[in-house]
Amino acid sequence: MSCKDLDRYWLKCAHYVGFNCKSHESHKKGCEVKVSLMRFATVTAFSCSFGREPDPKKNGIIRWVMPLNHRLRCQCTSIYPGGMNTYTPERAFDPFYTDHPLFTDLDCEIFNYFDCENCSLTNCENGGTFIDDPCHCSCAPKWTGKTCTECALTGCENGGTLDAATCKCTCPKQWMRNDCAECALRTDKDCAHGGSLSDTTSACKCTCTGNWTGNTCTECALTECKNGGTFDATTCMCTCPKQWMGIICAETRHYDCQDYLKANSNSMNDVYTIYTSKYPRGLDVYCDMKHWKGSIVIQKRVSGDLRFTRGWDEYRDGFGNLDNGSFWLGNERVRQLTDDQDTKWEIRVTVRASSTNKWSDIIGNFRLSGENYTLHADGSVDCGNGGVFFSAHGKPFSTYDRDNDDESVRNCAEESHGGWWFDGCDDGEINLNAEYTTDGVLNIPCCPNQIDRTRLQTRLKIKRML
Ligand SMILES: [Ca+2]
Repeated sequence: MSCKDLDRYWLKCAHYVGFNCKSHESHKKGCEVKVSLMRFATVTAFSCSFGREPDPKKNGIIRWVMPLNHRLRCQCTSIYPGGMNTYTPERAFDPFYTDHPLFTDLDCEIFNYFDCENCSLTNCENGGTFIDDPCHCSCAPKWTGKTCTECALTGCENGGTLDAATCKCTCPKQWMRNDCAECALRTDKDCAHGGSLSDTTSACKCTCTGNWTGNTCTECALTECKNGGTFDATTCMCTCPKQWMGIICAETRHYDCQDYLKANSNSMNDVYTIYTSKYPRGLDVYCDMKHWKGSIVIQKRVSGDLRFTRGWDEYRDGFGNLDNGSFWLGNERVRQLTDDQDTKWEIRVTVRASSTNKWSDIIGNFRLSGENYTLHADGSVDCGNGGVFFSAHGKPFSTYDRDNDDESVRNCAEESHGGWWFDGCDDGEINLNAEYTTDGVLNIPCCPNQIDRTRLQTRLKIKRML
């Protein structure tokens, strides 16, 4: 068989539905054909003609025309001259116009003339679609090449990895799309461990909480805990031994004012942040570093300027200014500090009427307990002749708006204009939170008459027993 004959057989075979021609595709280039047909089939002759008609796109110039699409032109087995049209009929597609027509019955010539190579395609791979005119595969997005077998991606965005065989990018978690160019993070739910997208959507990165890091907050920034701390991978946190604190347990924990004093014996009276088991994130307290060294001041009255006539909630939460002047630290804080089996506390009560009239004493096992902040301590502080400044009698705290005292009819807190742990209203115990007046509530039996009560100063301090 000659080259032309072989080629003719090949081309006809390719046109014939159901005939297996796949084995020839890769060898087909013009007339240089190497063919071994699986079987022969009878192919119907398909005669085509070049006629002549005006080309409306070229100002009606008369041209040779063949009104077949590319695929059909390639099925011609012979071409002969046709007639003349005086007008151009309506067609669904543009016909083939030429100044140089071909008239032949050789498939090989026809094949080359119409550039029929692509019309012999039998399959478009990877989801591509075959188009008749001109014959070609229209490939799905990421594919290219004659039969869509070549990957159109040359790389992946944002650190993705390209697998050329499957033409797929493996994207980092927060990126998506074929080429990893689209941010996959949409809402805060796409961020792990409570992270949020609120201010970083443009960077496609979550703002993480705690010690979490990474674009979606899945990586723990901690690798170890210092000083014997225990690492918890679930929470990405260190649990530190008692005397250590900080993210990796590298900071010395200051449980109370004494720890600050131990670290620096020259510490001044000031507000310090202490870290107890109940206040792992810290609690600000005023520390006395000079007189009763390392104690926490829970009540301070330096003048009558700060009003102590307040209700339950204010005594519970504290009021006044720790930095300056008078204050009440707050019953809840004192309870959280002292109602703890691991620590024992003392309380020092100081009453100063003048430079010569001054009382101060310390009693042990101080604590507040329960929702009414019941007072406990080993004894009382008195001024020597029956008057009592402070008595730990296991009584709850009372305010004018929450009467927990023992008087069934009277309201001691209301009468004395200040919250306190009352036994009775007339039992001789002074209420150190009472209103500063020159008569009445501060008139206790032991105090010398010459006390100028408007200049009375008081302190309640507590100290952890080591
Ligand atoms: Ca009462």
